[in-house]
Amino acid sequence: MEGVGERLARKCEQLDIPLLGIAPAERWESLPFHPWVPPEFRPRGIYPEARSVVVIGLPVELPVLETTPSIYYHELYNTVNRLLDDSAYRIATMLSELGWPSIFVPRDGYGSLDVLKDRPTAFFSHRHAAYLAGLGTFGVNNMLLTPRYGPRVRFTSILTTAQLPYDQIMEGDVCVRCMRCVRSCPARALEEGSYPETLTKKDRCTTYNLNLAEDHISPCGVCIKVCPVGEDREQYGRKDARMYDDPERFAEHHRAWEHVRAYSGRPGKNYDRGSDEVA
Ligand code: B12
Repeated sequence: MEGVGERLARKCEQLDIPLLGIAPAERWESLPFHPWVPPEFRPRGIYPEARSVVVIGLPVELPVLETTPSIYYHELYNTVNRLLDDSAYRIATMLSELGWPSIFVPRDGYGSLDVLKDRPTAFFSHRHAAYLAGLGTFGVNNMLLTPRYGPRVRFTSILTTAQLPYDQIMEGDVCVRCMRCVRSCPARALEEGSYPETLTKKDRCTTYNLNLAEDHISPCGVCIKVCPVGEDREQYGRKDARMYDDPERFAEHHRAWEHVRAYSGRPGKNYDRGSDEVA
């Protein structure tokens, strides 16, 4: 007879979910680095009955992301978000129906970027969940980097009472510390620091995204676009991340991105305005 772990893997396959990781809820108590997720943000702080956390990941298509900031990436972001939420809800429902009460966590969980300026965190962190479920390691850009897609993957989680076969935490470092993300950030929100190597100036990032959102071209995503890590770069024939700084050698690509951007936002507008005020 098929066990609950196998049933879950089959469901993910049916839903076209390429990344699946599972962590026991106790892993949040082990404080793998500092500062760690406060108790109320941990699975049992949200769902005291939780025994396991299932994390799923969907890729962000690199050639679309390359057009950012654009209506094209904005639409891709919405599509991936919708699929993540729908899939997580369906997985939670399936587990509950099998006799293991489960709940989905939305892929983001904040009302608006304005709300984030005063309270910059969500009630649950999928990045930390994905790390504990063995899907990748933290990078200089503050994102979770996976071998397959680098940071170009979005996650969501399911909190479940089911006991499942767990994945090991990934060892080593997926990030190559090239600092391309730090140099490329248009909001100057990333800086080299002590933990985990960089600190994000969240308010700068949020303000920049707020400016983009006015013209329906948020989020930014440059720090995940320029990351040289990920098998997806090879898949799309974009192994060399220097292509973004070389409009002559990669003229066709730069022309394509400019074309899309010309139909997004307002040409000539400086979306970075205001970032300095909130530094
Ligand atoms: C709020 C938020 C934002 C805000 C704030 C950004 C920020 N720098 O945190 C805004 C809207 C600006 C934003 C932007 C982006 N985001 Co965002 N965002 C979130 C959200 C909703 C919540 C994050 C959170 O609150 N975590 C909980 C707290 C506890 O964790 P934390 O903030 O990471 O804090 C920890 C550490 O950073 C550290 N720390 C924090 N502050 C400090 C300060 C000091 C001094 C020290 C030492 C340590 C430290 O301690 C904490 C505990 O370990 C998550 C979705 C989710 N619910 O998880 C997505 C999420 C993190 N975002 C994501 C992405 C992809 C992005 C963008 C690339 C935009 C895009 N979609 O294209 C940018 C990247 C910005 C960046 N480089 O950090 C993905 C990441 C996927 C991945 N592969 O890792 C997530 C997981 C969404 C998803 N469902 O997939 N985001």
